Amino acid sequence: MKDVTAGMMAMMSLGASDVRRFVRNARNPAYWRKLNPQLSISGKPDLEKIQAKAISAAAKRTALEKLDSDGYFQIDPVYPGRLLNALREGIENLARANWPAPFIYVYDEPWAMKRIPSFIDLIDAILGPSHRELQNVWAHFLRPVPGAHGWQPHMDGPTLGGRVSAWFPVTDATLENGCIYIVPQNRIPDSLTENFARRATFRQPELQLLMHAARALPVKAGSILGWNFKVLHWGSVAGQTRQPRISLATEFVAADAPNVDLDNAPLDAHTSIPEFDVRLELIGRAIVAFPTFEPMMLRYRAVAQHLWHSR
Ligand SMILES: O=C(O)CCC(=O)C(=O)O
Repeated sequence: MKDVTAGMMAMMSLGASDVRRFVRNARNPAYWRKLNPQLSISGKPDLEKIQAKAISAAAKRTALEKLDSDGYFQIDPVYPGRLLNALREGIENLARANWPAPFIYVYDEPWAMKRIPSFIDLIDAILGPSHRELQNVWAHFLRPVPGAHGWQPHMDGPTLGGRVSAWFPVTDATLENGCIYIVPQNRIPDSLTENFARRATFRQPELQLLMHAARALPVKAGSILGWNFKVLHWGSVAGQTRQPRISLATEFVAADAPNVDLDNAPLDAHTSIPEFDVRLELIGRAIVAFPTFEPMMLRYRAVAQHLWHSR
C-alpha cells in the first residue's frame, strides 16, 4: 500500500520548478488580487461588505433544538447572492489557474462570513462565549460531472465533545450535485457509530439500519449547516447536473472542550480574521492534513508543506 501511495505521489506531484512558482505566487497578495479582483485581502473583516441577513431568534432556537435532538442544524439562506457569486467566481478562477479550492481562504470574505454577529451568537450559544475556530478549514469544488463526490462517510471526531462543524453552501447543494447526507444522532445504536472508521466489516442488519436512517440535506446557497462531531455524514456522489457544488467548511471548539490542546492553537472566532501569512499556513496545513479525503491534493503536497512551515 505504501508503494502504491509513493507511486501515485511520484506520478502526480508537481515538479520542483512548478512548486517554486506556486509558492512564489501564493506568497504574493498582488497575484491573488489580480486573479480575483472581486474579492479582497485586507486582514480586517469588512462585515458591511458581507451584508448577511441576521439569523433570526426563531431560526437560532430551532437550530439549537435540532442540534440537541438530531445532532445537526440547518439555517435558511443568510448570505447575499453578490457575495456567493464572488466566491463562486473566485473558486472557479482558482481552478482555472490550477489552484485547489482551499486557496479561497487567502481572501477576506470566507473568513468574514464566519464573523457576522448572529452566527457568532449561534456558536456562542452552542459552545459558550469563549469558543474558538479550529484550523481545519476546507473548501469543496465538485465539478458538475457524474461521479464527482464530496467526502466519504465519516464523523468529525466521535470521541471529541465540545465541538461543532459548520458548512456553507456557496452554490445550491442538491441531490444531483453532491449535497450532504447525515445519519441523525440517536437513530442508530451507539455501537454502530463507535469505531465506525475502524470497523472492517458490517453485518447486513447494521448496514440496513445505517442506510435507512440516512437523510439527504439539500440546501440553498447562502444557508448554513452544522453538526456535532459524533454524527455520521458525507458529501454524496453527483449525478447529471449543470451546477457545481461549491461549499466551505470549518469547525469550532469550546474553551473547556476535552483535549483542546490537541487542536493546535485554535483561532479567535469573535473579532478578528487571520492575517495573510497565517491564512497561507492554514491552507498548507489543511492540504497536508486531509489526504485520505482528498487524494488529488497529493499533487500540491510540496507546495502546502512550504506554506505550512514558512515561518
Ligand atoms: O463537503 C463535503 O463533501 C463533506 C464535508 C464534511 O464532511 C466535513 O466538513 O466534515
